[in-house]
Amino acid sequence: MFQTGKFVSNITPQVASKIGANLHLVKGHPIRIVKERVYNFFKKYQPGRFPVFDELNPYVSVKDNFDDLLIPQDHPSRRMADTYYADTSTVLRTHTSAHQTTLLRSGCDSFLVSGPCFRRDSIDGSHYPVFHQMEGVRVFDEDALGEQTVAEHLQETLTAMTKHVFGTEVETRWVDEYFPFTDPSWELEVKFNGEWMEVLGCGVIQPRVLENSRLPGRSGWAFGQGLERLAMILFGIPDIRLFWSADERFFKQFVGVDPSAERLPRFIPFSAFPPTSRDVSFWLPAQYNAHDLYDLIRALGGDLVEDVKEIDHFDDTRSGRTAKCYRLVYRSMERTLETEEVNHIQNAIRVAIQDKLGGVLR
Ligand code: FA5
Ligand code: MG
Repeated sequence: MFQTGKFVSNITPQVASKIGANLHLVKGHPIRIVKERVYNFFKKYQPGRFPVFDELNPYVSVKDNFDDLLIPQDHPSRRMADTYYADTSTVLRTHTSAHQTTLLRSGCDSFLVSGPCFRRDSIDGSHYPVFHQMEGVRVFDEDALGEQTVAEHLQETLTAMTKHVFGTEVETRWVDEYFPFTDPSWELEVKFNGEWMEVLGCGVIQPRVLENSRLPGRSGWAFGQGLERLAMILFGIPDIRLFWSADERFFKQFVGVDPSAERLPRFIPFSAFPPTSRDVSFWLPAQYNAHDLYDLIRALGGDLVEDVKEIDHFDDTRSGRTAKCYRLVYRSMERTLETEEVNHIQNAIRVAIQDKLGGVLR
């Protein structure tokens, strides 16, 4: 971590190294292919309506990322446990919604924004600290909608988009959600490998957000979708870490793929390598947030750690202490791991739990 004055940034070297990667701009990368497939839909559906912004700076102000979107001062997403802060008033954007009010204020009333977002998050096959989102915003001229409500227009648009991107085979469902900046709000889930996977959040923009954007009295909708999640479904990519793999067995499967092709190739996993798991239990320090543990594990285990779950929790009523046990699943996407190598990483993690987190191993 880097120190500037009194403030200590929580941006880890691992995350810092990925800030400029911009997978959504890399030719032949599945994130770019899926992005273009969605853009093609909007071009066809509303020619000229949605300008695209793919290279906006991922460092944004706290005002853009949170305040202007009505995210309350005490909302958990603002904590340093959840968000990477460069300094006290600048964050690595946690969502592309951070650009909503600035673009609206600049006079652009409909647009698409794609780019990397950053979050201190859990560790599993569909979460990664760096991921790519696409934001879509449409603000209507008065009376542009006729009889239709904004909510109906939003759901109709996103349903058509999903059909265009995936074809008709996929199962989808709307789930009621809450976002401070939209009301009503939903998430769209898609069936993937037998389970529902959330791909986007959306809703009708709150009047106060439009006031903050100097568009009082207007109405509109917005959505933000995860491009990794879309690409996983579109190509059948089983694990989010693969997007960062340098293995040519991954990349060569996407060479020359046309984003507008009706049928896309399915990803053929190179043989699945065996997982191996290790447990660690420790007494928690007084100040504890699991995201500190996850960042520490990411820093030491990198992409060899596939999943981390809390499997046991123990409150010692006498001492007032709490202990937790976590199970770490190690697996490489590219090769079989040596026991030695896993033990070595697990030991480094155990040491860091004591030295960096202030936990006491059991
Ligand atoms: C948002 O980020 C809202 N800004 C979405 C929104 C936009 C709502 C406009 C209303 C209006 P959420 O936190 O649910 O919402 O994230 C949106 C999507 O980003 C998720 O559905 C998922 O596809 C993706 N996503 C979020 N966190 C991660 C992660 N750690 N790894 C991979 N994908 C992620
Ligand atoms: Mg969500």
